[in-house]
Parts: sequence; C-alpha cells; structure tokens
Amino acid sequence: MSVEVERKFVCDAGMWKRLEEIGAVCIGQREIHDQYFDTPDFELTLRDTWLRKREDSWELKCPPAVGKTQETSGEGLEEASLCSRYKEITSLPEIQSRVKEVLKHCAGGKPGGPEGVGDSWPGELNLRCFAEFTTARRSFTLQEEGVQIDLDQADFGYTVGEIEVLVQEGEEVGSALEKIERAARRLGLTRNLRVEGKMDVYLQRFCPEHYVKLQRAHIL
Ligand code: V4E
Repeated sequence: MSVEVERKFVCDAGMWKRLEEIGAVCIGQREIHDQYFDTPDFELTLRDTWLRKREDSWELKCPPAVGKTQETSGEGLEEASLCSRYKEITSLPEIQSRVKEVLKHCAGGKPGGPEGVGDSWPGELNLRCFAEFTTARRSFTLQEEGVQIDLDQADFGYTVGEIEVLVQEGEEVGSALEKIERAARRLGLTRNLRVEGKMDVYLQRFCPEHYVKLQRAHIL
C-alpha cells in the first residue's frame, strides 16, 4: 500500500513558465470527477478519513499507521509541517472494511454492514455525497527529483498546485520530504505557508458547518 506525501502551493500566473525553465516535463492532462462521502454527522472526515468516488473507482485516504511514515528528522521539520501524508487504499473490500472499522467506533455506530461491488453500500452505511466537483489537472514530472507536480483547476473556481511523492507504507519519508523541498526551491516557493486545498475552499463556500467542525478538530 502506498502513502502519498504532498505539499500544496499557490499556483500563480508565472508557474507554467517556471516549470518550463526548470525542465519539468508535462506527462498529461485530464478531467477528474470526484464525489466525497460521509455520514450526516461527518464521522469519517472528523477522523481524517476521506472516502471518494473518482470517476468509477472508490478510493480512501486516511492517516498512515504511526511509525516511520510520520517520523521527522530535526533538519526537515519545516518541510515536514508543510507536507501531508495519507495512505491511499484502492481495493474496495479494504475500503469497506476500513470504513466500517471507523464507523464502529462512532456513537450510534452499526456493526457489520454490507459488502459488495454495487453502488448501494454507501447508502447502507448511511454515507451521503457531501462534495462533488470536477478538476482539470495538468501533471508534470521533475525526473531528477523523482516528484510529480500537478496543477489543478477546480470547476468552482479555485486553482492549486501540488508536489507529490509516493512511498511504500512503513518506509522512511525523510527522502520524500527532501525531494519535495528541492523541487519547491527550484519552483521558487519561498513562502512557507500552509496552502488551502480544494476541499478547504469547497467546504468553506458550500458546507460552512462541516468546515467549522473540521477546523475545530484540527483536520483542516
Ligand atoms: C481534504 C483531504 C483529502 C481529500 C483529498 O484532498 P486532496 O489530496 O487535496 O485532493 P486531490 O484531488 O489532490 O487528490 P489526489 O489526486 O492527490 O489523490 S485527503 C486529506 N485531506 C485533508 C488534508 C489536509 N488536512 N491537509 C492537506 C494539506 N491536504 C488535505
């Protein structure tokens, strides 16, 4: 299973030129349609667990197990605080089992629940779509750094960049943080501020109550 280590950045008008100047290679562009699901009481996202249907596939992002994936060396502390780490699960049976495990620990959680490949299982677990948007994504690679850079333009009017590296679960993340830091420096990203992701902006605009709860829980 892989863990995505990622730093978001402000994608200004000069970013295309900068990517070209530093030799980033465009590896494709596509439109991505995402639907995110949670219970009416936000029991998944309040546990930093993000269930989505991307096109026709289910995906789950959740915090990696405590261990090397979360260790930081003293030197990389600043970069570490700017980077998120999420385990990515794409196998539907594993997603269903993880979701049920999380919901079991919630007040009113129902044990057991459905298995299956059809689309009725989220409803049977009381999961509803709370966010839906389409992103136009252009992806680049900086081969010598081993990073992917995505420029995302969401259909609700927000643009953001991401530098990302995939590591195997349990692997040291130090080298991924270094790769991201080098790429960020080459892109001229000197302001070390947390940058809002698409979900921050979507929830602020369309689901403010959900956003406030996630902020209070220090999830966003
Ligand atoms: C909101 C959120 C998650 C949902 C996915 O968010 P994001 O990675 O921004 O989406 P996207 O489209 O870039 O996914 P990709 O194509 O890279 O798989 S997963 C975790 N969160 C919370 C979160 C957070 N707390 N901090 C940061 C910096 N990002 C996300």
